[in-house]
Amino acid sequence: MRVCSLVVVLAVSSSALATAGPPAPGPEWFAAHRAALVAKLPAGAVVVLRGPAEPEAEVGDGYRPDSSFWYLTGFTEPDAVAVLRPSAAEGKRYVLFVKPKNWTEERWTGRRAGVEGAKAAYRAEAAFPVEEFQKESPSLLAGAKALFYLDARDRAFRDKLITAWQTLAAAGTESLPASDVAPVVAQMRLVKDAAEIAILREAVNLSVEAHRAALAVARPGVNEGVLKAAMVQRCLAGGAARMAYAPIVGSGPNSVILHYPDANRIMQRGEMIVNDTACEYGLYAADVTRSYPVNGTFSPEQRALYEIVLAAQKAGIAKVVAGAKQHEIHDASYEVLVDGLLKLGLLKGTPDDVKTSRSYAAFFPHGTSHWLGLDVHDAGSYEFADPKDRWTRYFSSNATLRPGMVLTVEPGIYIPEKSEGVDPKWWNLGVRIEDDVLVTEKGPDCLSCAAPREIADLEKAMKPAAAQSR
Ligand SMILES: [Mn+2]
Repeated sequence: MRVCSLVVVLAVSSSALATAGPPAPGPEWFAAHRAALVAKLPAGAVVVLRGPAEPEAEVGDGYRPDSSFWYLTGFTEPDAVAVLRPSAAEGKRYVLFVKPKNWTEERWTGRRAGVEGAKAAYRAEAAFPVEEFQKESPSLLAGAKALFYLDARDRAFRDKLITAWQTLAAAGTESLPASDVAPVVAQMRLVKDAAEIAILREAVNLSVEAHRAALAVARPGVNEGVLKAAMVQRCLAGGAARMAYAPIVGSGPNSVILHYPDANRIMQRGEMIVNDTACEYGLYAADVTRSYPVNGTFSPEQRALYEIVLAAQKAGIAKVVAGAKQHEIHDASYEVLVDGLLKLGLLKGTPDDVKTSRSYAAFFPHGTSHWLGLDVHDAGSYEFADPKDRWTRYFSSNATLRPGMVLTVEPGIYIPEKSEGVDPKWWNLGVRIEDDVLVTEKGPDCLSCAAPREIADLEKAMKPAAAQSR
């Protein structure tokens, strides 16, 4: 029986296993991003983009390019610099500085495009070894009216660059401004084009498969790590280079820890699992959470909380409409959550009391939605009308939703042990439901809702595993 079911699993997922890896956009796609960026900047601007060096410690999932640097260059190797100088003479408009070919080094750390590859494959008009940036930069910066930089958190690089820029400015008569171009790139990244949406869909589909794999192995007596392993296996086998973020698989007392990091506890009958895990695919992140009982059947308390969160999530998703403000998603989910918690007696007073006292925060301590894309908490402004603290930010994100934006909708309820005035039957129950939603002209397009989400579908998906625990 086991062998048979394995064959079925492989057959179902063979399409993903058979692919040659994530689709990679061509050089013209990145060139279009560079052109769009310089079109937003004043004439005479020079743009310097940093692709960070590899961190010293050889730990983690290996080097991942900075999202904005990749978005503008397509270059994925560490330690690079790109210079855009649209008004310069031909040959100086797009210059790349990269690690040169060197087999002695490449045989340790991986193959490089090298200076020639930077021109041939990445469309640089000129290219130099990255060591020569300091030497070459004065001639590339000279005559520019304004510097725009993207430092990718490499402060040492930024400080040196600005010093070089100020030295040039001191030699002239006019003041030369220098500014961070990251917010401009962030706004560009906020709206995804068809190629990006296609890759995001693949990231999400693979993550949905991973959630099914976790549901199939969840049962009492199993370690949380078994669910995590099943999901990581599915993501990597499907072509993901890494997970989109550190997986969160928390059962029972861990289900109320929003970002529980360990995944090493034996799960017990009667507990809830909050499983917030997703793949990164072709550098695009999915972000999906499912919550379900360890033993595959919802208890009355689990069901009561789950139904509230699911209704809140559906109310939030319904607000993912072009022209709406981003905070409307949170508003809608919040209203349903508070109404449900009041009806259960877990919150006391009127909806107004709850909002004024923020008593809801004891059970719902996070926001409902964030941008999704190359980064799991993707770049792009939320345009907070009231940025005082996070509670006011959640209700005041004034960014207008436009087709091509992708965001999460993820309300949750978490009842920690010893919550004041709360019957112990509710303790240690956590529920979060998170899906990835694309804004379209025709309304919300839930990319991840194929992962079992209704109670009946979750119980059905868990049946085979639950049967083994009897
Ligand atoms: Mn999220």
